[in-house]
Amino acid sequence: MAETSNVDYSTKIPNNVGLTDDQRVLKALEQWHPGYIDWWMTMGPEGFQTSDVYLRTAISIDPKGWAKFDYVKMPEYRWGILLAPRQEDRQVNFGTHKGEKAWQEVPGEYRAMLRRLIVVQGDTEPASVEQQRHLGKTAPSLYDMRNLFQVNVEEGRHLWAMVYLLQKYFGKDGREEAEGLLQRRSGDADKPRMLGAFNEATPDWLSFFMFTFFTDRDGKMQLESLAQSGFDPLSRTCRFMLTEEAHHMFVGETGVGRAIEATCQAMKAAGIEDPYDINAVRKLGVIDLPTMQKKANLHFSLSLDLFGSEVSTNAANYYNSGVKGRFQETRIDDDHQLTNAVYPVSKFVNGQIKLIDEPALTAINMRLRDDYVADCAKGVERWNKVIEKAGVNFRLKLPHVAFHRHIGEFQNVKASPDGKVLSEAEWAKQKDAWVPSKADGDFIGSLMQPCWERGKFATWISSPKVGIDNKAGDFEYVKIHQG
Ligand code: BYC
Repeated sequence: MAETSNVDYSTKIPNNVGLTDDQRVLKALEQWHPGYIDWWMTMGPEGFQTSDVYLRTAISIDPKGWAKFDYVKMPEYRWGILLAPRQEDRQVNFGTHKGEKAWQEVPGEYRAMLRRLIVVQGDTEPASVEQQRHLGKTAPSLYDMRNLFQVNVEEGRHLWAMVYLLQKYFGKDGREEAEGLLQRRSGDADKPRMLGAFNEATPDWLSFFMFTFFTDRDGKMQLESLAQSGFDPLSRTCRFMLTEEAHHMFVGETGVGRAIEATCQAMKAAGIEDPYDINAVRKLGVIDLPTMQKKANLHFSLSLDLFGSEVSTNAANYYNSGVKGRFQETRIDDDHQLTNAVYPVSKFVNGQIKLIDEPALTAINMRLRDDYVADCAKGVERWNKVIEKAGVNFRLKLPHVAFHRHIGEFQNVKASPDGKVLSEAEWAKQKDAWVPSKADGDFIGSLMQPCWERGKFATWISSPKVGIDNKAGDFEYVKIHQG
């Protein structure tokens, strides 16, 4: 079957890229498949591999009806290769090749660069599954458990998406990289995942929701930039991945929103006015808002690190070469080559945080990060609406970009959430007020009790407004058989 908008299910690997006519790649993927399943069984969700989960599976790339919902055992999920439709006249839209026809093959001179970008992107996908693997057993409801597993199988599919590109376009090196993606492990001292945030623990469900809000949103920004690529197969792959990514951010935003709602409702019912009366709030079996702020501080700062250095020649090279663009590149009104343009970059100069104009080309990471921060801020405002509606006097906010950083300009700076530069001693004294302390972690951990009865939710989280696929409140999203 040639390339089409419908998915070919006759091969072991569902696809819309004509794999039956491409025996070399089909074979390579079929050979990679057992290793993937092995990885899924040992590093994927712990304990629920024989449960029936109400999952969506991509069956088409038609935006109006691309998925179907049904009960599936996760190891039997049909992980497929799906690319958004090809636009015949697509061009390279930025950089020195602007105006040329988009590439259907990898240009020799950009091979190493493209391979690196695809491997970095690919590496994050299994990493997040590994980080989240233990969460099923403390799920606060069957609804949430199903959402976790949905996110996990789709991150698995995103790994397949990158592995397809490696196997199809990068020959022997691609095969080796595809193996490497199954070898590294999140948090492993000897063979860690490639980017910082993907080696951190996801200790509890609040972290999972913060991660899917903040870190999956970095995923969105990076995929949007790669979707601009002059290398057309990468662009098409990322465009389809973005369709799935939207649900992951929904899970994060509504998850935190529902935790906020439960807290505010419990406070109101108990007559607690002061959101900083942490002990009283915690006694109600909900997570106090200041602790949620700390979790947001942590996950936001870890996610900012994923944008690389503010000033980066790597990023300039990606852009000049036409392999990775800016967020919504084609909607920006400029020359798309950035020959003389400048962009304000926040830097640490003479002990102060300042905005300094830098060549826009080297400031590509900074610009994407700014777009990301603006997108996060909108989501935080939606959380604040929940708090406001409940009549609680508290506002969540994003910390300053210099706060708690490990990559780029501010990696050696200690700064408070409002951007005040601090000494090491001042930082050490106040740190526990700004990022979750061990005691905060222990408290949240104590709330992580499974709640698996149909239609029931743990005390610390409210029920969703609507069910997945419009199912009723007591729908059995996961039929649990623990393996
Ligand atoms: N940790 O020039 P620089 C997602 C390295 S999330 C460790 O400043 P560059 C998802 C860097 O590799 C999206 N190392 O940075 C979300 C470089 O090393 P080399 C994932 C880091 O290259 C949730 C050196 O430092 N996709 O999809 O301009 C669930 C200097 O780098 C880090 C992508 O990231 C770090 N945080 O930009 C599931 C897109 N940052 O080359 C999935 C592909 C930098 O000197 N990747 N380094 O050895 C890229 O576009 C770029 O590689 C980066 C870095 C934006 C990551």
